[in-house]
Amino acid sequence: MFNDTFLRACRREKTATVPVWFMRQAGRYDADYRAIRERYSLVEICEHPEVCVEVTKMPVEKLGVDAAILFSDIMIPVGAMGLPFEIREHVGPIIATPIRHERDVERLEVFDAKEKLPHVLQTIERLASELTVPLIGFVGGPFTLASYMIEGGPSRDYLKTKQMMVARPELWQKLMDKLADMVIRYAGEQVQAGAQALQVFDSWVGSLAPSDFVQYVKPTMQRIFAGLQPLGVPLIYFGVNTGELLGEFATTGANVIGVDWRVPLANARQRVGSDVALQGNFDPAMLFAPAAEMKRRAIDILQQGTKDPGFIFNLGHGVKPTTDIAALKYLVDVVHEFDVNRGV
Ligand code: 1CP
Repeated sequence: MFNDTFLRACRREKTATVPVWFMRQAGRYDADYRAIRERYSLVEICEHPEVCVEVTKMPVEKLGVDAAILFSDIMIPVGAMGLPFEIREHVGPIIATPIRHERDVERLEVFDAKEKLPHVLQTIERLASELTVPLIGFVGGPFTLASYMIEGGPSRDYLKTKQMMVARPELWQKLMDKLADMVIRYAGEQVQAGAQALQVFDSWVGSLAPSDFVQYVKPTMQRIFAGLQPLGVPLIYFGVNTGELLGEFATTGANVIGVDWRVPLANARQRVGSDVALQGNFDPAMLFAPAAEMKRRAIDILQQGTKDPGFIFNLGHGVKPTTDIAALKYLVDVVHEFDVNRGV
């Protein structure tokens, strides 16, 4: 039996139970994942469909979540565009030759995944035929991808990124356009291969003032979601620290808006209106709280989230590597036991 609760909630249809999945649900907190990582790097996992399928399925089998998310990274397509990166342990993506000049942007290739990332499409095809829950494909948002490409790695203040944005707006737009073309094409290929929903991870776009988001990023997001809409799958837009941007997020064309724990869901709903579904927003740090406290907080989120149709339970950001897998399982059970009709 195929469990389509997640897809129905994305479309703001009524569901008997609230669907739940977790950002970064495949990863370090799990001993089996760590054992696989002893033998393969993150990129190597992505290059081996049989391993990548196994890693993607793990959280579905172990936690009972209602959706799988392709095991990959937002940087994989950046490599395929011709900008090499490495994932450094305990740091994140590092780019030795960051984007500085117009020629660096011109050189980036809007690639064909069948040619450059065939293993990703093979992984998706296998997952689509084997999974009993929907598969979420994903891409990075252009701002977040640009931040790694310009800074050369993780950043606290995005100084070089914001500097390019305001000092060289034409070059910035050229980069946004290139990344948007890539995102539309690559996400489309993921759906063709069998992905049933798409999430755009724009993790760091919340570092922008709303007026800068509107001027320098939003038009690109509108173009992306308009380009993806014909695929007919739910489109999710997520970023961290985006409280002040939520109203703008709701008019990008995304169908589902991810919310972090800094904004109560009831407030988020006021900011986004009633045309989109919401996803979130359990604080990942609260997976370290006593069970009763976890439950109290989850019920509070569920009560706020289910006031309107279209709610998907998730964390406000990714699972922390030191999380106890038992806490994740417990949270899934609490969500599934919640009675939508009675609100308890
Ligand atoms: O092997 C490891 O454990 C290294 C850690 C790791 C993992 C597990 C990295 C390096 N990437 C991943 C996989 C990954 N990345 C997934 C897997 C699917 C899942 O189970 O959810 C996903 C969805 C991503 C997406 C991703 N990569 C984002 C967006 C989501 C988010 O967490 O904000 C970002 C910002 C990245 C960049 C990245 N890759 C890896 C790290 C540690 C980071 C973040 C670095 C930073 O803080 O800037």
